[in-house]
Amino acid sequence: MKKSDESLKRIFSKRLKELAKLPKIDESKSIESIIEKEGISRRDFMKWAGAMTAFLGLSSTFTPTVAKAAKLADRLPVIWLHMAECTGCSESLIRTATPTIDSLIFDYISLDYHETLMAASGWQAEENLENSIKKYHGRYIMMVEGGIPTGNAGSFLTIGGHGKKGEDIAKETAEGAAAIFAIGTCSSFGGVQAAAPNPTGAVSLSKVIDKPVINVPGCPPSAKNIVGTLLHFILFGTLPALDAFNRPKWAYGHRIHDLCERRGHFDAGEFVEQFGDEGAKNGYCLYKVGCKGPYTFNNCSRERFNQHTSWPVQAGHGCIGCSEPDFWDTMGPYEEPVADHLYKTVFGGLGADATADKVGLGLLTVTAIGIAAHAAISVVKKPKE
Ligand code: FSX
Ligand code: SF4
Ligand code: F3S
Repeated sequence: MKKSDESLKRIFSKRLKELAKLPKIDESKSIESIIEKEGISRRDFMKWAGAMTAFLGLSSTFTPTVAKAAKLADRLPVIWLHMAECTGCSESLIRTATPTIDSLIFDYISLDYHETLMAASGWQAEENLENSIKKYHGRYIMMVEGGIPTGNAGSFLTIGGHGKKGEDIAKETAEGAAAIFAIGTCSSFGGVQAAAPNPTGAVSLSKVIDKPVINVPGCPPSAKNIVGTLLHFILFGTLPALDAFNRPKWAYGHRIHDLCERRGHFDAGEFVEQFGDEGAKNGYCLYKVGCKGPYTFNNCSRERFNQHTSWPVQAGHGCIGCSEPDFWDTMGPYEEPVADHLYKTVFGGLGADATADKVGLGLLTVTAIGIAAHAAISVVKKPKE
């Protein structure tokens, strides 16, 4: 074992021991018993833990620790708030043909307060939220799905009988939270409702609260990225390494393009020229029909969705950059190559500021030019058919 692994093991073991001392949220149930009840064998569970371990960038010797951490998730109350959005983030987690370990963990821990999943409604639901905030003060994880409308003094989003503003609920809940995750692009960056002209003045969660927020973007993000962020918190108890947009690097450290299954065709200059053509049938690269994979940081090409079944590029459409800030304004038109679009944004079109990735607009532009040149040269090099 590497020396750094040894010190990590010590950190994890101390943290897990502390968590194990906490009472379960519901003493009558545990993640372990739920997994058993669903007929998930120990072998399958360990297989899942092994995959999560690799996913988090830890060596395989940590698999038993990750398995233990997952089982301790029943000690962590989660409060999941819905703001302005489509509920796709929750759907991403629960819409699987058979319950996955990810969805089971999520279902179980989030029962404390989740507007679409919990049994309570009306006054009772509001009371649950207030009680959870008081009871678990300083201990709960706050997960927020959706952008926060701030226009017209926040009145575009009111929730519950008292007509409380979404913005105020977010602020109050943030106060006692041990960790705050913005789930989805809406909560991370404003999302679809913040697209120009942003009539409701929607903003990201981090703009309305003054505590650190971990962004888990994607419209929607994958179940693995959500559960992985939770597991990371259980293990480390601290914020993960984040990129310039506060996204965990273990999940958003690479571009879609880096691990895309169509990458060989990109390198060989084989492109789909229009949907339905021979190139499309042959599974060629989708760059020329608008794929934004070279500019998008996420792990979809490696992890896919729905238990690893598929992902946008596999289904035949380019990536639309859904985990990038302001992608509705900056990544469109979705079915045109990005070079044209960048030309428009950089030289006078919509959202020039919005593309300014702190990593460097220069880098993005150079990449765009490089890729456009590559695409053009490979077309020239290819014999005319
Ligand atoms: Fe929808 Fe979530 Fe997109 Fe937003 O996902 S899938 S609009 S990121 O907040 O519900
Ligand atoms: Fe894949 Fe898109 Fe990159 Fe082509 S441009 S290799 S389809 S990510
Ligand atoms: Fe979104 Fe692109 Fe992945 S559109 S789901 S980041 S492939």
